[in-house]
Amino acid sequence: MHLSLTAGAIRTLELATRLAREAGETDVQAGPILWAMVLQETRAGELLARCGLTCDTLSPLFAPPEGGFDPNLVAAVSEAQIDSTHSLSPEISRQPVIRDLFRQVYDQLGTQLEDREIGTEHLLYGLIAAEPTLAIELRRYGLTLEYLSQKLVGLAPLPFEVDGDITLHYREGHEVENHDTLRILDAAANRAREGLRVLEDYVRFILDDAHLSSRLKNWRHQLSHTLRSIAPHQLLAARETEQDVGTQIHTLTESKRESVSAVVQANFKRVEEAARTLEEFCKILSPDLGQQIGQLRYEIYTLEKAVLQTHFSRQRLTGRELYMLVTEDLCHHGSGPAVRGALAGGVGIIQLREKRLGDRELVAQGRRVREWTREAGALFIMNDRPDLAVLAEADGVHVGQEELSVKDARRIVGPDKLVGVSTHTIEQARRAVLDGADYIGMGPVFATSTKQFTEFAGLDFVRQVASEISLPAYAIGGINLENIDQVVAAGARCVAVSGALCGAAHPQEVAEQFRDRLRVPVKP
Ligand code: TZP
Repeated sequence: MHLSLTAGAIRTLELATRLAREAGETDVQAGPILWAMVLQETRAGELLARCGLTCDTLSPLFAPPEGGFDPNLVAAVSEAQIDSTHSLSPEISRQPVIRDLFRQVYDQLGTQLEDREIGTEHLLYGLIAAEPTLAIELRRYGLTLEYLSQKLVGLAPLPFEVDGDITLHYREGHEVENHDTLRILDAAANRAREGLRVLEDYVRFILDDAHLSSRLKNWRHQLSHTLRSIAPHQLLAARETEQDVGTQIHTLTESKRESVSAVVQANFKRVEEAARTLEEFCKILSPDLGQQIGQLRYEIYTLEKAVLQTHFSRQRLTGRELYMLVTEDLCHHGSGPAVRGALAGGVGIIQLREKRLGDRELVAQGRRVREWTREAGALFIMNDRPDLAVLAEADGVHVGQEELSVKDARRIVGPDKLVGVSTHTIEQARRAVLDGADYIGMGPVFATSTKQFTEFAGLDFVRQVASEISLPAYAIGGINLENIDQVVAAGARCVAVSGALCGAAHPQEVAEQFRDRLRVPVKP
């Protein structure tokens, strides 16, 4: 995940370092960073001021040297030229407080930052998260992480909300039962959180998927938020781990995991089961609480599907980074030679895209493509028509935003065939992941005569998808051997091409060159 600093954030940390140096301090501490935020009139400074924190009130944390600071210092830093190539000096970024602060920003906010830029307000959040004593000090002014997280700009909206304050009903005269309920809730909440951490680690470190990481993390936060009406000390008081008969019971399946996907599946199940326990027992304390946990439980089912789909699709499509859309009219020597040549050159997927053929001809042509792809060990995808994909024994179907939805296409083709969908915005790409698509098309990247478009998603869209989605994503639209390097540099690992392959005099050679530029290994 790559995050960059805004010019204001760079200036703030540079000024903080200089203030600390002027005050005779070797290391930068929280005080000069807060001072720099105020003096620079940053967004963080504004938030500090709203809570009544100025240089005066901050003086117990950091005092100016005798005679005050050099008056030109702030002006010099404020006027320094900071452009997109400017980055923080290693001397500053290695300071322990700043390193810890960044770690917090990456861990707690990284996946949620929409424009991938860290501003001063995010630095303030990281600083408070990294410094518990500072957090206690600032709490007196009402400046807390909860308060800040509502004010942070550039955060992706939470996927769902849990609202309303909940009153718990501990039934009088039922103290033992209340205690037992709390004991179960404590165990289930811990089980859910532990399972989630396993899943978050997998999605973050193996899938490297910022979108799904942020969804899982939000889910964990929503669970904690929902359970906040049960005071932590009550849960702790009810905990009796040593007396728990379950800690001694282990099954063989629990101690064995066949693969990474088995770990992921087991932990989704663990979280779902824990959520069910929480839901059922929370109902005793409050029907509202039970209902809110129920909502969360549905969300985790969607995430399970999206995470596992991403895992298996990536496995299934590895080595198939070059995708060809074939249309008879675009082919110089007919679609047969074009497809067979492209397959010999390393194309891993062929999509039949014929907008003008009647159903019978389409099925007949589909059966021919089926034969050619089967011989070459490639996949065959039918455009638009899940029903004909089944008839022609295709490996899957591709739908557009205006055609059948992923869900409806899936109902027709079943769980084993691939369903791909075209996307033109990052919201559509995120939706496709949650809907259970096996891959997405992302484009149009460049102008193309193969399909009419009024707007271009362009290379920026490729960059956005590459930075947050790990489901196989095929860049499409006007891609040829002249511009493929730009597409790869924008982060695309897979491309889908029509005109450049269908219209080539020697499709095999062109496919080989595409494959080389995508660095797809040649099959043995
Ligand atoms: N969807 C987005 S762009 C496009 C489609 C079907 C056309 C791709 O063809 P070409 O010739 O590679 O631009």
